[in-house]
Amino acid sequence: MNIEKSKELYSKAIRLMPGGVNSPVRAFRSVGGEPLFMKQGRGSRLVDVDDNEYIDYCMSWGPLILGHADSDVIKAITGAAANGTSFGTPNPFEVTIAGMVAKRFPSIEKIRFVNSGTEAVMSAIRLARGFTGKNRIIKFDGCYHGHADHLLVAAGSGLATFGTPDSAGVTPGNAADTLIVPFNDLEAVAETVEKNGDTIAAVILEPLPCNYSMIPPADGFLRGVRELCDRKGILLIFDEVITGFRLAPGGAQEYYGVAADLTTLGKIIGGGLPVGAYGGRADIMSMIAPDGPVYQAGTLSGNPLAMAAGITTLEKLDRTGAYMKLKKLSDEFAGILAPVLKKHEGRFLLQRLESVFAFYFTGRKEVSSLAQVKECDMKLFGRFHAGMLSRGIYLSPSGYEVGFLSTAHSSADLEKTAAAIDESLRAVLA
Ligand code: KE4
Repeated sequence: MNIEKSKELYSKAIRLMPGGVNSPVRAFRSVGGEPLFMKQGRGSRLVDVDDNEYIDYCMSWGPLILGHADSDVIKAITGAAANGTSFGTPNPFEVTIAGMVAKRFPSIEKIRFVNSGTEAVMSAIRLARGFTGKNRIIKFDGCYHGHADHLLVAAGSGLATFGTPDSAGVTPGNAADTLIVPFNDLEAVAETVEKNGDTIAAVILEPLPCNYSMIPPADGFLRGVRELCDRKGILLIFDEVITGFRLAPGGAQEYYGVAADLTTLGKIIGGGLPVGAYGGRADIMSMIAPDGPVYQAGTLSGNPLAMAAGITTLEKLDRTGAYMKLKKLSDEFAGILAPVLKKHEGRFLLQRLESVFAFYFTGRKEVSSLAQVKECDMKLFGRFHAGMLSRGIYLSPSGYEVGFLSTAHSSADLEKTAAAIDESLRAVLA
């Protein structure tokens, strides 16, 4: 595969940007090799600067549920851009999309748009603390919520202890109020809540963790956390930056039937442009400036182009019966892959949930905890990733990430992908 132009760009990029990238995981460090520079996306495809074409399952890490350069989304963006790229004032698009979100997420009575998932989560945590007057938050080992200091916190030693900074530059003071418990361990959550009395403002989780590969919630786990929070007057924050509009129109809350007090959104809501959002109960959101004392602001928040892209995305998902299509596509993928998975059973596992899927190099028949993800052979994943690239399939460049189907993927894409998986597995598992 000729990747000369990518190599040339990379040699310049690493002199100008840390790792030559604008987000670490893009640097291919966990899979090896050098990152590919893409020049075009269309439908299910990515095309790199050397004109190599790939069937893409990273889909910009989740936003592109309609595929790359969806014609309606592009039309909406160019239409909005013709009238200007930002007004710094309220605009009609914000009102439209806020209403669309409220219709899909009954728990979101009021919403605030920001520019990234990180900003949404950072703001939601500040709001939870401002509303409750309490400082501590519980997050789960196995969940990622963006790069705000108080969330770049790793589990300390022992089961439910105060976190320790998980990045240079995060001060112990910043980590001090973050408690970490293992995902899917309801007892550990209850024990941590008991131990910390009424100092806990909120529990935050990804209802379907997708940042340490995919860790499906155990039956009753989400409901259990909800009931514990209700009993103890603790706010429950669902970080639906990935699951929002992905698992169902109303995200994981609709899918699992468990409502959050605050929800963070991102990715799909911007149709591929930079958007995040947080929202929830009106009494809580009334604490946000200018209505209340919790400050949060943003120059480009509610940007008309991003709002227009999000409106068109959400509207098209509904209009085209996208969720049925995605479910059928996911079932078809599993069906085509079944003989391949059988052949490599005990070495390789696929887990999927609606249009999200993950590959694991493990002997397990299922993976449901971070510890079990950490047992997986990530070196093998790296070699598998390279094999898939050479066969024209672009997977997220990390064994700790997941894959996404879009409505632009076709049966032919799935057939080609299954064949590439089989060949790549025979090569790496030989
Ligand atoms: P952003 O700040 O990257 O827009 O969102 C942070 C975030 C928050 N919550 C969840 C559940 C997320 O998955 C993310 C970001 N996801 C990662 C990868 N899964 C983005 C990719 C990257 O970091 O480059």
